[in-house]
Amino acid sequence: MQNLTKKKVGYVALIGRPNSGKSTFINTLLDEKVSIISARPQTTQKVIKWIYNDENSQIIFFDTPGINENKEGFYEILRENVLSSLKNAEVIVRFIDSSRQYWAEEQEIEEILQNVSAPIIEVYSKVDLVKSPKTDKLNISSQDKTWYSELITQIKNFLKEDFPYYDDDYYTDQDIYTRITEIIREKIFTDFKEEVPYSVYLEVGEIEETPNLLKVQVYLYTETDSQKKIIIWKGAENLTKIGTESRLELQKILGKKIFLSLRVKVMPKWKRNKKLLNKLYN
Ligand SMILES: Nc1nc2c(ncn2[C@@H]2O[C@H](COP(=O)(O)OP(=O)(O)OP(=O)(O)O)[C@@H](O)[C@H]2O)c(=O)[nH]1
Ligand SMILES: [Mg+2]
Repeated sequence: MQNLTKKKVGYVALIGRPNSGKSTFINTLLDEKVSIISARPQTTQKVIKWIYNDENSQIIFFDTPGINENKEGFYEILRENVLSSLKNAEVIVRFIDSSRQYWAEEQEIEEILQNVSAPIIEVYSKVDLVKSPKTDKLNISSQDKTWYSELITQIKNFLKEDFPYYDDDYYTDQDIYTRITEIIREKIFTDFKEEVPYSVYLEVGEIEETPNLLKVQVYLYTETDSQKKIIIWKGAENLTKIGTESRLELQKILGKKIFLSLRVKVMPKWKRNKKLLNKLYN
């Protein structure tokens, strides 16, 4: 339902090096699986908008792909998307991973943030992994949501009073098909090593939907034939595992029975195909 009282409302971009806990923060705060996460860097590859509501605020967050030093092809597009989120944000929350050493990626982020006019809040994530956290910093941890309340308060201080932009029950701009491909991608990130997860892009094919059942064909494109073989594996062992895990999770999220059919194909050099990259990531 549309809320007709004014609240603190606005756009907030999360930025940080890959694997710093941006998507985990979002999922934990929202109590929903919105953004996919994994222990590997560069899990998020699209800016995803999601909406947090409480009694006196509506905060629209942009979960962005982690920034690294690579600026070519595929990474250039990710980077451009992050920069445009920063432009559209009224507040920026910079994630600094307290469990890892400061790294060149942080330097990159500092350079980017020098050209941004919005206020920046710095948070030190994963504080549960640190023996003696810095007490003069804003620390957070996904292990305990009470760590988030100070951050939310600080964000609200920068936002203006306005009528909420979205209905209370609208919490993400991802359509159902993006959610399907994102969940499958998460399983690929969790299950495979090396370059395999980064070599795959997904596309939804044929769809058939009834009130109780959703039948979806998803194509998984790899760069090489050997990656295709790894994804499928003997007796389709790996592919079946990805399919089953994804199906079970999607059924929970979407609240209906899902019939998921996965097919793997090879698309050489897709990561250098500008036209395709623009279609996938813009
Ligand atoms: N112990 C602990 N682990 C965390 C915390 N937050 C995130 N993690 C873990 O850190 C890893 C990376 O988390 P993500 O949320 O995917 O990180 P991200 O910043 O979104 O990463 P990219 O999408 O690659 O930019 C995952 O294995 C999470 O489970 C935290 O507060 N405490
Ligand atoms: Mg992420």
